[in-house]
Amino acid sequence: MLQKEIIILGDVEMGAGNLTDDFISDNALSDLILELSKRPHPVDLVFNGDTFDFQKCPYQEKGSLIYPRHITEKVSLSKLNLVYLAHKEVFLAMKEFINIPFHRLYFTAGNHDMDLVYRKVREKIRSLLGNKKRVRFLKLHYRFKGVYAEHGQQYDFLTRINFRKLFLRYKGKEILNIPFVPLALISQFMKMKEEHPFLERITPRPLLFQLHKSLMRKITFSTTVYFLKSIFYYPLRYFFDPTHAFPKNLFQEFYHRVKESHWDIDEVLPSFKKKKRSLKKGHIYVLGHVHKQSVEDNGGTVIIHPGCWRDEYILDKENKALYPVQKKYVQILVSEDGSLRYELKEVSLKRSILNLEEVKLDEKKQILMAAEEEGFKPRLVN
Ligand SMILES: [Mn+2]
Repeated sequence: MLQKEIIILGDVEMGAGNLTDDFISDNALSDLILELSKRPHPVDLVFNGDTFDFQKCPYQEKGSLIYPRHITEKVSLSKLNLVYLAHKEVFLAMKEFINIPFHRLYFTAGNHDMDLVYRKVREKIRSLLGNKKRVRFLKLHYRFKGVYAEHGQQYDFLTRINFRKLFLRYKGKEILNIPFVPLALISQFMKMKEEHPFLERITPRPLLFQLHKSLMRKITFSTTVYFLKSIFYYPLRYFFDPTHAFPKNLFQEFYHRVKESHWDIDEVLPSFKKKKRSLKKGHIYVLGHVHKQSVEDNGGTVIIHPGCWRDEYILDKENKALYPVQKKYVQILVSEDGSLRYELKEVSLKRSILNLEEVKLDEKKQILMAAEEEGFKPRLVN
């Protein structure tokens, strides 16, 4: 007998429907949610972090779209409104899903939706979905019997959220304590993302840079300038702005990295395994953040990365073709006796293979074409 079905997916990254919004699979996602809502048994639907892309979502101020560093509750609420307007279909499907008494919707926090720590943001989502009790916001992880899901940003030092100090004060107001690197992305790279909206959807990044030298130079230059300013200029220029404080932690980390000659990009898995030394046999661990798809089954201890739901492509070195990544989710069936069965399921979408050279010529055009293929209309792109 089935006790419960658990569905876990992540990194949806719903934004404002502008050029920095990378989510276009509204139809596929709402179809999945609507299908789940028809299940006659209890279903826990877990959105495992970065569901809402507050980080790349602009704030509308006096008619123009800006990317402020100081994120008050009011700013987050206004961003949430843009996300809702751009992706209403998904919200409506979620609403339908929790209309059933034994269905539950869970959101774990990721680095892109840290704004969920604001009470009014959570209340607003609950009211948009029309039910208070069946929507649950989890600080870090979802857990049921032997199932564990967590976004994974806590194992990546660049995006780790400081849960002991979630807020800062600036000009008498409470603002989010966003880590240094995501803040750099907000204030330095969103404009670049608007200029190159498609390129950030392409992996692997090293290969993209190798085949697109001018982009690499642009990013290297911009990063260097921002980094130098963050050390020598901003802390003095904006002395009373806590978001421009000297990035002390970063230097400690760099000091350790120099000592250990550790220059790899932080993968989530090794650090996760180190922190959770007692991964249990028969348990299933689901992680997001890193947008790769993988299943690791070590003698019954299972770790799954279902990958992302935002639009992404894999670049082929030989022919410069761009293969759209298929969307996946984890299905776990929990029996009455607590035993688990899992499957990494694919939602197959008919999408064209693109070409890097063509994308380089007109990124906006390709953004719109991809959206059209999925039947999505980006609200703020014309
Ligand atoms: Mn993330």
